[in-house]
Amino acid sequence: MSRALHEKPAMTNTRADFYGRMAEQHMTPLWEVLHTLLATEPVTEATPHKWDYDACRPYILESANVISAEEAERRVMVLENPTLEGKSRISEALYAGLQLIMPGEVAPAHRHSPCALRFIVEGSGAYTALNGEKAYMEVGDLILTPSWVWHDHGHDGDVPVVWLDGLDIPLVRDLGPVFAEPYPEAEFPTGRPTGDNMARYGSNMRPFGEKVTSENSPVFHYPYVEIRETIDTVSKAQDMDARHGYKLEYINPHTGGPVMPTIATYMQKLPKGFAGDDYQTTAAWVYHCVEGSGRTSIGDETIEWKAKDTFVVPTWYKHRHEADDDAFLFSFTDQPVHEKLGLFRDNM
Ligand code: GTQ
Repeated sequence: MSRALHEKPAMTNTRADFYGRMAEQHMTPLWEVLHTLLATEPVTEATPHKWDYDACRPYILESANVISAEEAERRVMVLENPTLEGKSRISEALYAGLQLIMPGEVAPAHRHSPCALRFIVEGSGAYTALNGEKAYMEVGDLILTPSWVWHDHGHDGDVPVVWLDGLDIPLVRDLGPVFAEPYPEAEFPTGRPTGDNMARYGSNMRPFGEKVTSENSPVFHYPYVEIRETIDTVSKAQDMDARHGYKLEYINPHTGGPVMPTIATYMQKLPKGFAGDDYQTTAAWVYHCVEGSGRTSIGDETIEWKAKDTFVVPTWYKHRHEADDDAFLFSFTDQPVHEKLGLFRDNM
C-alpha cells in the first residue's frame, strides 16, 4: 500500500467558521476532500454481489400478475448494487435487470441514447425486433440494441421468457446526454427478414460498396449454439489462459473490436476443475453463468454460482474463478470506455 497523497487536516474553530462562511458562496475547501477525490487506488462505492436466479425467479414471474409488459413499457426487475440502492446501477457505470415477457405480450417500440444488450436466461419464442427485423430468442443468445436503434419486444411462443438486460444508462446519465423517444405509431412496420443481419454482416462477407458509419456491430444476434460450438472447438487446443480459461470476445465484424462503443461482451469456458489466477482491472464486470457451477473469489469474499445466476465484480476488485464442472460464463463490461479514454489498467 503506497503512502496517501494527502491526509485530511485537523478541524479547528477558525477553519470550521471559515468553511461555513465560504459555503454561502457555494465554495468548499479542497483539502477537506482531497483524500477521497484522489485516493492512491480506485475506490468504488459498489459491492460484489450475486443475484441467485432461484431466489429471484418467483418475483420475476409474479410481476406478470402485477403489471403488463405494455403498461410497464419494459417489465424489468432492476438488479441494484446493494451499496448503490435507489440508483438503478449494478456497478458505477453499468445497469442490469431481468426482463419478463409473457406469451402474446408486446413491449412497445422506442429508442434511446443508452445502448443495451439482452442475454437470454429462460424460455423461447419471444423476439426483439431492431428496425422491425426480428431476432428470436433461445437460452444463451446475445441480442444487441445499440444507441438510437428502434426496438420492441414481442412473444409468439407459449412459455414465459426472461432475459438479462445490460445497459450503459448510468454512464450516459453521468455524462449527461440521456434522450429517449417512443415510436409514434402503435406498431413498428415489419423490417428485414429474421436472420438478415447475421447473413449480411456476420458470415465473413459484407455488402458490396457499403460504407461503415457506426461504431456499433451491424450483427445484432449472436446465437448460443454457434458461440458454444466455437468455444468448444477452441478449447481443444488446450492453450488455456491461467486467469480466464478459454475466453472469446463477441466482435463487431467491421472493427474486430467490441460490439458497442461502451460495452464489451465475452463468453468463457472454464473446464471442470479449473482454478484460475487473480484478475484485476479498472473496469467493472457483470458475469452470468450459462452452464455449470463454481465459485469466484472477489476480494475477501467467495461467491458460489450456478446456471442462470448473475454476479458483479466492481472496479479494481481482484477476482479468480473456479469451476466444479465445465462452466460457461457470459460477461459484459465497461472496459471499452476505459480503453478509449486511456484509463484502462489491469494486472496482466
Ligand atoms: O428493453 O428497451 O432494462 O429501454 C431498461 C430500459 C430494458 C428495453 C431495460 C430499456 C429496456
